[in-house]
Amino acid sequence: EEVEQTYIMIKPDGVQRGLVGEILSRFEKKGFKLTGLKLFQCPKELAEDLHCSLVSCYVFLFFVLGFATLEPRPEGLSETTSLPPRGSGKVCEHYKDLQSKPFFPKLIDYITSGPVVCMGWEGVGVVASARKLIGATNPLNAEPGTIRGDLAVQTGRNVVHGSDSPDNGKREIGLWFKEGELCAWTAVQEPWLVE
Ligand code: DAT
Ligand code: MG
Repeated sequence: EEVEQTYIMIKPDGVQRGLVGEILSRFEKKGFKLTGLKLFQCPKELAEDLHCSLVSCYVFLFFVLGFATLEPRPEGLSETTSLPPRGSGKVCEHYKDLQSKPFFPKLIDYITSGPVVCMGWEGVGVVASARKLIGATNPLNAEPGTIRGDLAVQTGRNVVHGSDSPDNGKREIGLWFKEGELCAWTAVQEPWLVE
């Protein structure tokens, strides 16, 4: 068993419903180690943000093909277009594998609709274990005892995110946390958790 890192995020519904302590404590009580923690409002309006693949695509075309007529996206368009709102680059990057899904714009709206709690957790087998603690994507299919099974009813409001692989764990922690926001520390309970 390897010591791994995973990115866990309490989504805006979890924060709004006052479930932060409840959700955090499940990972804490299991015996994983917190390496990063912050409340964060993912910005919606931020002029300079070229992470989203659609926007990057336009920019690429602009330079490669020399289109001189490309207009910047007008203000206020984010309400009516299927493009993700500006400034949600981190969320777009985070969910880049889902960009072609029909629910993608709604997912971005949801994640940027209020503050989220960003967390890094470390431990032996933490990635798969955290997914088990979280439960199935659709909360109605999630087993009782899991976070989604106990605390949510709909896929579009499933209260928490957990990385699906060790590589994505590192990638997502890198996306949501800046240099200096993570702590490497030794927990006194460690010898009582892992032999
Ligand atoms: P998970 O969050 O369990 O890893 P995922 O990575 O497949 O699930 O999808 C990421 C999020 O996207 C998920 O938590 C909620 C949303 N989502 C996934 N499938 C959906 C669907 N069919 N309809 C609406 N939202 C969906
Ligand atoms: Mg996922």
